[in-house]
Amino acid sequence: MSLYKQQLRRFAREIVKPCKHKESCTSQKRLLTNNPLPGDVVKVGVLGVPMHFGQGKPGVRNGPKAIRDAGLLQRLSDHVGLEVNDYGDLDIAHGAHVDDVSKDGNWTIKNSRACGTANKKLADAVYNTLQTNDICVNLGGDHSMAVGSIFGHSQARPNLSVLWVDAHPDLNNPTTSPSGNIHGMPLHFLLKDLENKRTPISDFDWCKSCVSSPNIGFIAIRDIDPGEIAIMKRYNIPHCSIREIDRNGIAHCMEKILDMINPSGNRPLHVSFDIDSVDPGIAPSTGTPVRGGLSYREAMYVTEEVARTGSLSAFDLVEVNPELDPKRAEATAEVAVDVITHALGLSIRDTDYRRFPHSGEPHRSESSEKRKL
Ligand SMILES: [Mn+2]
Repeated sequence: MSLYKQQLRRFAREIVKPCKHKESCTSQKRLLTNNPLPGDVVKVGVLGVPMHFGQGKPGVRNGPKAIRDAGLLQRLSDHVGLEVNDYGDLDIAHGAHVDDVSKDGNWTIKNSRACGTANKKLADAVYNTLQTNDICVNLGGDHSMAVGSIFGHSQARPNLSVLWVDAHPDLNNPTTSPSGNIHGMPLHFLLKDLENKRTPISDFDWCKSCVSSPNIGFIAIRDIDPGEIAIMKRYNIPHCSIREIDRNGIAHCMEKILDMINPSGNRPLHVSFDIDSVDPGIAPSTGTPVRGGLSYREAMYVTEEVARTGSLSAFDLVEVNPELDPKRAEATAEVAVDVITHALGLSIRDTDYRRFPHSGEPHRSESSEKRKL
């Protein structure tokens, strides 16, 4: 039996304390109904999305390579025990930048043509990957790729719930965005509640809104623009800010948010994980770092709770930009690998695969650091 399945069995055996925040807690029900049956082989499709059009720092298109180089595929197959199908990187054209500007000149959305085209390609790829795999893992790339990954996912498996783990809620639209960068706007194209207010951008016409506000939840947000706050309040979008994590703890926050976005536990779960949700002290090589992020332990807790739902159907890991902090790019990619592997079933209690500097062979990033010295 694979480690993944052993893990799920262990979870299922655990006594889960009832949630304190509401009586109809469904955590335990989810555990017992959604986990794969013994003998099931969990198939994971991996897609690289070397896309950078959603923001201004081109190095983020090397994110998929950095994450693969940090050992993702081997960890998923050898340590988690999954059947891994790597489909390589999407072929994304890096052509001329064409912006979309409103007729009255009130807003500019940067690189809309390239971003719209690449996202359409990703949506088709995610849809196809989910025809033959249980879970699709998408390696970014900037966060604008959530448009393609979530839309493609919703086409393959409707009625999604979405967990958005990020320092930013990415709810801007072309008129509220301070920068015009699409990586701060993906949810503008995806939320059903905003359908009537959607800015018509022809490059994104193919994307129909597919997620309702009660079924999306934010965690770790701490840098929010005024226009985004207005939308969150207007539609009462479930969220746990860093302040709420400080006050109530990560366990309470995860239980609350998962019960809110997927109350009966029967919706497929899409997780869109921006590495900038994690504190820049441990994951610094990213485009828009914000101090005071998730600790390593909190990030692992979030992802292990994702695995425990048994509902995970697609996972994005975005915004690793190895060019921004070359000395610590490898360490950032290693955190990304830990995030993905734990969301897919590895536990922080499975310490066999961990190699500490003081116990035998030095940790890889440690040794390369020493070589530089
Ligand atoms: Mn983001």
